[in-house]
Amino acid sequence: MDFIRSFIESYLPPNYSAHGHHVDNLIVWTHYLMFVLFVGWGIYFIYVIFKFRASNNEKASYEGVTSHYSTYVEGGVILFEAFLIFALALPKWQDLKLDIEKPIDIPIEQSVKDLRDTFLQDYDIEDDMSLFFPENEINKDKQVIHVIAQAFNYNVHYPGPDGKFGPRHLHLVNDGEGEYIGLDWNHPDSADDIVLLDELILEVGKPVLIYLTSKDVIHSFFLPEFRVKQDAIPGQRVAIFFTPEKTTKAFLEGLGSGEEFSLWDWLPDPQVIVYDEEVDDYVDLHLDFNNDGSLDNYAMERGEKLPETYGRDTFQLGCAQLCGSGHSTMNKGDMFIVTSEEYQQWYFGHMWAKSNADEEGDDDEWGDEDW
Ligand SMILES: [Cu+2]
Repeated sequence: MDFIRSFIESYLPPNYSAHGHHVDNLIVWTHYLMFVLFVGWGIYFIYVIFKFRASNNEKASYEGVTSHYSTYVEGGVILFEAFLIFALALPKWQDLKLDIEKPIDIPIEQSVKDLRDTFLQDYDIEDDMSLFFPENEINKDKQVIHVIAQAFNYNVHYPGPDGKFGPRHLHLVNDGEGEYIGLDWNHPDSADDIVLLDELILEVGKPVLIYLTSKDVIHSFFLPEFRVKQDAIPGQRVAIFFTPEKTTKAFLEGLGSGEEFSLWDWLPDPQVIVYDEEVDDYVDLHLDFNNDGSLDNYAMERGEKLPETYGRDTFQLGCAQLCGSGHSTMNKGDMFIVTSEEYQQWYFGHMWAKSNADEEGDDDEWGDEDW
């Protein structure tokens, strides 16, 4: 039966999440049953066509079948289906949906603190460290993120290092202004929060706990390479639990194009526009995490450019529920799986752009908007 497994696996996307093989296993075992039924029914069908052909049976039989074989076969199918549900499906459902352990606090590693010091030094920032990394920081053993679906985007809300999600209010929602989730930015818990549109950044190897909901209709949050598919239901908060196991860099470089992947060419560049007295003009400051002196950034064209360069896009956030006229455009979201150092850099870049924008007092005009 191994040919069935390899046949199915050749059509499945690669799996890069820790639980994914259980999902694949269930799909494969379901197909074992389907294969046996298909072959069995096929043979029986041909046998019946031949045996009960008109030329051989001029008169209809009103007696029908007298043997009990069909009942036994039905019994066997029921037993096998019970095995699929009780042995394969339910235990894993239990693991991924019901037995999720609450995130627990863990100490922040010294290497992370050192890394942050380096950022501040590299960018000549003398500000208090707590401006970028809050003092009341909580590090958890899981990445807790809220995803709020809407027609036709995914809003991704990160609590920031304080671990607290800023409050979201209906009356603060303003789609025209790009305030899709109505986050109260003036609340202290929001100070270190990050909100992304159609973009999900996750740390490799760290369990992810996403709480999913929807603003309008039912969507279905779909990460095919991570075997995650969950309906986003208005008025409900559903937990999704998985652990990504491969970085976008390793994935794209493994496709054999020979091109190196540099994350910071593809994530929106944290820009800060400041007034420079020396040149008497506004200048554009960039974070140059690539350290290559180049400010080339392809974040806005990555949909075309990533496949051109590597043969494939990064992991996609999809919607697997026909949710309206723009449903197909919901598959434009991108997910990047990054190392924990890159994750720290990414967060720092956000706070850097944000703190500068706040200083200028015009956050709406600069910085924040692009990312
Ligand atoms: Cu949708």
